[in-house]
Amino acid sequence: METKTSILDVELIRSEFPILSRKVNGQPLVYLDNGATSQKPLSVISAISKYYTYQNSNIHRGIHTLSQEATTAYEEARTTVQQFINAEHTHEVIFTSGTTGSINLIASVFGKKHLKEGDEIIISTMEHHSNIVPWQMICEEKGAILKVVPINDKGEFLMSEYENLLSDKTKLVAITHVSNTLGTINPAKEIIAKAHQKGALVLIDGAQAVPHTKVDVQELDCDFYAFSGHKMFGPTGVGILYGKEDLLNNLPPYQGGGDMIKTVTFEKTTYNELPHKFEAGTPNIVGGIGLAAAIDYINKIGIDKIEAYEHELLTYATEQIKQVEGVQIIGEAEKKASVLSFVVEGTHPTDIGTIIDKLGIAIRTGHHCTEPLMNRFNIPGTARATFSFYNTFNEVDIFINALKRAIKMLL
Ligand code: C6P
Repeated sequence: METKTSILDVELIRSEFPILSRKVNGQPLVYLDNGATSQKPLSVISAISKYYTYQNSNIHRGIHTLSQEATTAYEEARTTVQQFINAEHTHEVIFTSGTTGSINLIASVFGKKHLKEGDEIIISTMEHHSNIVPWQMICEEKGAILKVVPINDKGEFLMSEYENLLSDKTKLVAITHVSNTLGTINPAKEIIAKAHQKGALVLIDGAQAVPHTKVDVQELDCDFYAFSGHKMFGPTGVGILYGKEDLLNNLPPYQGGGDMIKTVTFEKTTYNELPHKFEAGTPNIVGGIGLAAAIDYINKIGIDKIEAYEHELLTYATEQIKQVEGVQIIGEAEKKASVLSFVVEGTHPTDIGTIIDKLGIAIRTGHHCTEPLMNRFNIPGTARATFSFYNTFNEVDIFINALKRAIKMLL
């Protein structure tokens, strides 16, 4: 199978990701664990290196040149993110440690301010633990109730069940845009509109959406949107919380410390304006700068081309895996991102992952931080290949052949 399609020059792209030319266990690396974290292009690596080599200093504090340069780079990175997700204002973009950090922030401050006994929060069966546990914690603290939208056997969100759950008691809906385990692309816009009709706010977990599809927060009309830098070719330890200006202004701060204050006396502290109100302490400065470099890289390739190419890869991989005896795909939604989860009759996912790792192929196995979803399908876990735009059709072939070999060894 060809590695170069008319959509993207994948060989050129691959040459910009140094790690992709290394060997693992004596074999060329086939990296199919992009859902866990993506690889980094040279432009991101050199943005990080340049910052530490020439600009390193603290931001928002210094009068000296280095501090001002670093502050400018960090705030420009915020603007890059704002434009990428089409937020109305730059100060609606809050830097966090990642999707988990963003969701915990909102669960905590929204819960503190708005939740009371008997109120309801709605999530879905396919949520990542990061979009379950923070809501459980705040519900427990406030005596609120967590409701869960079921899914069908294909792994699709059940809209009519959702409508039944929505009520005047619903205060917030927190749903994943794309499922990390099933690949399901949820109808986020419709979910948001229906919640708004009931006066509820909506947080979208975009961890698996932003690297693969165009996200426009104004078009979606979401109230909050969370994602991670490291899944979109940027560094680890940085992520984004988008929130509508008036909503963020009306929420209390999350953590106390430097940068989030206007004035402090022992009697009373006044808080800084957005976005700084939610960014206490020295932030991950280089993380923000690296994330902006990653966005520049995505923009250079083109998110529409990325989406189209990955769709071709997924379609091809799905066709190929369906021909392997004993394989059952978990997650066959009509609309899917480039996630291929599966189980093989008579084998354990971990054994498959371990064997094909010996052949240089990286996939993820286990519950993928979605234990309730595994319970829904009555399985302990899956093997999961997640594709990115630097993967090739040839790599899909290598993966499928390795899978066949592993199954032969295990049965
Ligand atoms: N999913 C996966 O292998 P953090 O760890 O904060 O960057 O992202 C958490 C998270 C939240 N929501 C979704 C939908 C996710 O997929 C993830 C991370 C990885 O599927 C690691 S468990």
